[in-house]
Amino acid sequence: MAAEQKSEESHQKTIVNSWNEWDPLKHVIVGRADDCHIPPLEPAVECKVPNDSDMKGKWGRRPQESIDNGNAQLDNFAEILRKRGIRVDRPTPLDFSRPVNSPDFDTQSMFGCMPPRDVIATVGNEMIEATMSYRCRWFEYLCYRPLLERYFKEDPNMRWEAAPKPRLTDRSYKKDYLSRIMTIEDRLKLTAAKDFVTTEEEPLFDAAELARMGKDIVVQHGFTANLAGIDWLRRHFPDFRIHAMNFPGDPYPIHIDCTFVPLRPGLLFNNPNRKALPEHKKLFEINGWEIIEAAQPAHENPPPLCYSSVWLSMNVLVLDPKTVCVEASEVYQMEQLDKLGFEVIPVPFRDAYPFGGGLHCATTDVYREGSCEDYFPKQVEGF
Ligand code: ABU
Repeated sequence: MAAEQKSEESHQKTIVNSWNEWDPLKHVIVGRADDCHIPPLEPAVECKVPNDSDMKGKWGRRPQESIDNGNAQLDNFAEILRKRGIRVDRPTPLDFSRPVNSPDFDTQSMFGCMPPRDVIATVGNEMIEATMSYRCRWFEYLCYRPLLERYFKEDPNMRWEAAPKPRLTDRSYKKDYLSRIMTIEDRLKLTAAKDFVTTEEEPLFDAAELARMGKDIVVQHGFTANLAGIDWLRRHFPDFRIHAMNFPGDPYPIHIDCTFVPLRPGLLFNNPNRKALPEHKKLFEINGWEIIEAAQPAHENPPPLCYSSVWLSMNVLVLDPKTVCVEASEVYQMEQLDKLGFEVIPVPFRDAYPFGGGLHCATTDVYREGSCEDYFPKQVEGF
């Protein structure tokens, strides 16, 4: 980074403040691919990796070439954001080859420090470390501690919180879950019935299950957030309205940001294969929101050693209500957003996908200019 730019950034006042997914972005964390590992099998990981994936049966450090290519695209993304005046911070990698041992479980390696969106949620002036739901990701919050400590010192209004660390014993996962799945149809039946791999033993949520829309926050109930986790969030944020949603068409329901993606006040994307239930859509409809189906992905398959779906196409990062970053090869997605009146910034990012996600996943908001608004004055009882 140019010395001049660095000094400009270090003079920028630190403010933690972000209430939604679209206000003008001023400060963000972008992940790194350094030393990222394919985790060893554990109940929740096993359930997410598709049967025909090239990751099946592999674990250990990812190939250096893939790490270098992923980092090149992450660095380039960070630079694109900086050039638009957005302050960008990066996490501090750990030695991810180290095992994770606790009194309750042992697993042989960690995961990485991509994607930040999974680990830290920013809600207003609060940054909260999620419980996480994979054993290999138990210590991942440590990669963000140097940044959170700094924000806490520099912004006297910042609230720094950590959700209760889960025990992740075998009781947190359904032992027979995978044995009940022979086909993709079996999976779809289970997920439609809200029968997920995690139990209700203790609160669990990944931060990427939250979609923030001012006073209303939607949380996906799926493999990486259970009802106890959603209940914990409700009690933790009593001034917000937390809505649990599930999406029956998703055989691997983790993280809401390839499924239900707010774009600007009154407009959001829904994955056409993972349609929101009518009883959940009602809140949006009665408040005049438009839910549109996201465009089809440009690719038939994810890149090698990637456990995310091709729907990373809709994992866009909104910079403000008129500007959006989209993966550069996702031509249909770019065209759709262009027609919706957005300035579309193409960002090459497929080499970073194997590290856990797209442009939204790869970031965590620190500051978006704006305040807490009520976009849903009409509420639906029981939702
Ligand atoms: N971390 C987002 C992954 C979602 C998906 O695979 O569709």
